Amino acid sequence: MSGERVILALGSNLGDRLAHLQEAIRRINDTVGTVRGISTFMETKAEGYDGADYLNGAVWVETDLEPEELLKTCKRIEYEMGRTHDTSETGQYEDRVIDIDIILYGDRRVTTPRLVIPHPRAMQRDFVRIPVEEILSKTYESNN
Ligand code: PH2
Ligand code: MG
Ligand code: MG
Repeated sequence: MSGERVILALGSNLGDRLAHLQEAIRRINDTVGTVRGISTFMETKAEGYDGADYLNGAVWVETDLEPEELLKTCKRIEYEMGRTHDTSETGQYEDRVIDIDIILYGDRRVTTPRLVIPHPRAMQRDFVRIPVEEILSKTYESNN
């Protein structure tokens, strides 16, 4: 493996959620790097606000993008797929066609004004932890 192993969490709770996750993965494979693993998708209740139910999952991607460039690329996919608001702008959760969050970037710790990796609260949320653990167990198997 030449690139870094990145784990992204995906979520959608508007429209055809499954199609949105699949479209996001296709775009990630085109622009971020080769998608090496995809978790099972799980249906979850909106956490932290009164929103529609989500379909959540996670992917393992091999990327040559540096973290800031990776963030920009993920945001671009979100907006190209019709995402209208960013939580960091409004300070409030809203239903969304697609959310792509960077959970892990190799073994690196990154702290910039726009980006904290590993994602600080992610693994406390079942809708992130369960798919990510599934991916990590597969990553481990493929290395041994
Ligand atoms: N994302 C949020 C807020 N709440 N709830 C679920 N079930 N799944 C999510 O992906 C999610 C959420 C903010 O990103
Ligand atoms: Mg999120
Ligand atoms: Mg997000």
